[in-house]
Amino acid sequence: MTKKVVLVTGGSGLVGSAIREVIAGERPENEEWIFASSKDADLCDPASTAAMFEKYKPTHVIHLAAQVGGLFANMKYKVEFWRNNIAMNDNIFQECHKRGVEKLVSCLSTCIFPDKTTFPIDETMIHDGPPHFSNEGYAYAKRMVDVQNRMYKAQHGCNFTAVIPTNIFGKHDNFHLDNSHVIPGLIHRGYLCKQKGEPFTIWGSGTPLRQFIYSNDLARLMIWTMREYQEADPIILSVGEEDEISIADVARSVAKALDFQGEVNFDTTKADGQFKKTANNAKLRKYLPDFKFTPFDEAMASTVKWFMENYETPGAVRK
Ligand code: GFB
Repeated sequence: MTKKVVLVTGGSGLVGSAIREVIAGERPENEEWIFASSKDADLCDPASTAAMFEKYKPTHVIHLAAQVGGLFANMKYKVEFWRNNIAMNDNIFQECHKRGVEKLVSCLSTCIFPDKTTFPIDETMIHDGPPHFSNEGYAYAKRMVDVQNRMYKAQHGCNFTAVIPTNIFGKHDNFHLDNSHVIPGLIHRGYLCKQKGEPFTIWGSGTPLRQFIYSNDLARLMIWTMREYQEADPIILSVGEEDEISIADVARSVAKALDFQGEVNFDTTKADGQFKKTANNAKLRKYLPDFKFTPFDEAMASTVKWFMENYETPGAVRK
């Protein structure tokens, strides 16, 4: 059997690091895995992207590299979220096509779905109306990946597809206090509040609802997608609707994992963003009825333990 050479862009990020950890445990025989980061290439630049593909000559690509961020970063940098993601994706698609890459798996997010829609959301609803205003730059750029998959298949017969995870969390995340997603943002702020003996302030009302997938679970599902999933149409990778949780309950889980005993309050002057984006995982369950997700509090405890063990190590935690 010919060996697969799998190139993972964004290989040192939240999901890339989790895939690296899973593959290190598996040590697959007929697969060589390459985890590329921004040190390898500027994916916004066609020549730099082409040089990286020339160096690694991948047969398969998992494209994770993207400009990502939480609600507040999305609201602040809409133009960059649009321009950088559009540029990176165009260069990756063109290189994969030009070099006859056998499979490309891109990563979207449930925030790309229409804001005003019926719930639960499923894969057929991507283009049924505008996304939430807070992340339109990112959402429209990522919606184009779904369009690009179909176009490259129709015109060139390419086997390009995409996964649509819900909010992701885990080790190696971006813990920047302002630009991060809610879980890493709360872990970092909670940790500092505990050290200083200050109240732990949660942004917004705490009422919005989210589904969270642990990076290690997503990593296992993305490896399965690369090996087994044969559709061009995307697939939602998410816990079930029954596991949807409020931001206030997320904050309680963070406080418990940090062993924070102080006062917890809410700053309602801060935006709540989208109230909910409930997704159904029926398509995933059709393929993998027995897939086991890591219990939320267990995944939270591992993430907080990793954060606290690495916080003081220079360069170990993005913050
Ligand atoms: O993860 P998050 O920033 O993004 O979560 P979205 C935002 C929710 O958490 C809002 C509340 O309801 C915030 O009010 N929140 C409370 C906080 N404390 C904090 C905090 O310290 N930091 C942050 N960031 N939020 C993103 C999209 O939407 O979802 C992205 O903008 C991407 O494009 C991502 O798709 C997965 O879930 O609202």
